[in-house]
Amino acid sequence: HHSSTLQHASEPLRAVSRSDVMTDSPVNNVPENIFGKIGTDLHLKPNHPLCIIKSAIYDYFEKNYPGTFKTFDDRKPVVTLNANFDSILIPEDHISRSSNDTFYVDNVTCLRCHTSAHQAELLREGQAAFLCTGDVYRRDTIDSTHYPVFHQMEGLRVFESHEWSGQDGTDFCLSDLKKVLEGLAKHLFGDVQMRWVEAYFPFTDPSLELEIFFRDEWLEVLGSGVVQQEILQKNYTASGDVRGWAFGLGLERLAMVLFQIPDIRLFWTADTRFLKQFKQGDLTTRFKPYSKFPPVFKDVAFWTSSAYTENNLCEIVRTVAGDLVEETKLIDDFTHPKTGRTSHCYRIAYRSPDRSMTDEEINQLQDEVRSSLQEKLEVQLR
Ligand code: FA5
Ligand code: MG
Repeated sequence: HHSSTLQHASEPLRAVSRSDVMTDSPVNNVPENIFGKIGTDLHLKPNHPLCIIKSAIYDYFEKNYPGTFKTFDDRKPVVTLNANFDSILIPEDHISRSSNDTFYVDNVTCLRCHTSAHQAELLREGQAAFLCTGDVYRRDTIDSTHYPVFHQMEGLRVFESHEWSGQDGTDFCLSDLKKVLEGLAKHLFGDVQMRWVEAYFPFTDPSLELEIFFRDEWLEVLGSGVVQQEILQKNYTASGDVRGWAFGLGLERLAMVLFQIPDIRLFWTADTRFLKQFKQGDLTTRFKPYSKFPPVFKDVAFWTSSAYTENNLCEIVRTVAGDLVEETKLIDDFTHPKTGRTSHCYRIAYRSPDRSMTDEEINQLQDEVRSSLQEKLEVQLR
């Protein structure tokens, strides 16, 4: 049900014309609560679990490939549309460009939706092997493993033809990529169940995603593949033939698996009962939940409107309730046989990660959500 923006393995690309992208919403669609997260840089705070896992990954690469990978973790999240999309061959009509999926700052810049936004520029700077970490932003649905701001690490390595001599360059890259990432998963998790799933990205071919079995489900932790030749040719200056692989991994997802953190919102808490459990360099922490308060569920049903999309709804809910909302889930969808109108019902789970909430507080949030939906999406409440 997620608008996982960059890959649609099984569905054909939904066409969104460039003009739609620029006219279907205000040019700047970054809400205050998202804007406020810029510069937090959790991946640079030494005792934060995201920084701990970042360092553990850097260590893996340094230990196994000494001096090979250069690391970058202070590239700014406001990037050009060229960097975020065009430079890595994301087509003009790709769904990820829509303002339903991406936060636009103005008509030439956006909040990067992935660290792949830095691939081309780092190649142009002459980097043949790098790891680049940063905060990324997406309009997405809300649940325990999806959050509109999260962190990725990009990895890319270029090989020269003598390195794959006798073999097909693409095959060589693909098997090296798998070896490196399987090694990383073993380094972080020891024995863990994992599987490769075929995927689609405009900037790699072939493309693969890695999933890890976590809490009774397969959790996607990274996307990867063999870099499109055109990206290397346009950006990387080399004397001979080159090939390369790249990956983009979700740091929250890996940290959740490693430290057994059940809810992605916890990464943003200021509660010391969370933060005190983690220490620089210590990969042995297993998160101990403190006082899990029960969730309170509230439903909202309405006739849909032209301004309604699931991402718009999620953003409104999050703008009103912030991290007090744990999940927003479509529980009913029907079309009236006579009028043809569509009705949706969402169940919103309210729960604070660190305290109990009063009925009054929850009712007030729900009232605000309802009136905000009516006002901003022009839906008709039922
Ligand atoms: C990408 O972002 C590609 N740029 C990855 C890539 C890089 C592919 C280089 C090929 C070469 P994707 O949209 O699947 O792909 O996101 C990558 C990872 O980010 C996911 O596997 C997941 O671990 C994490 N992720 C995606 N959306 C969210 C979210 N809303 N919250 C938390 N983590 C997320
Ligand atoms: Mg994906």
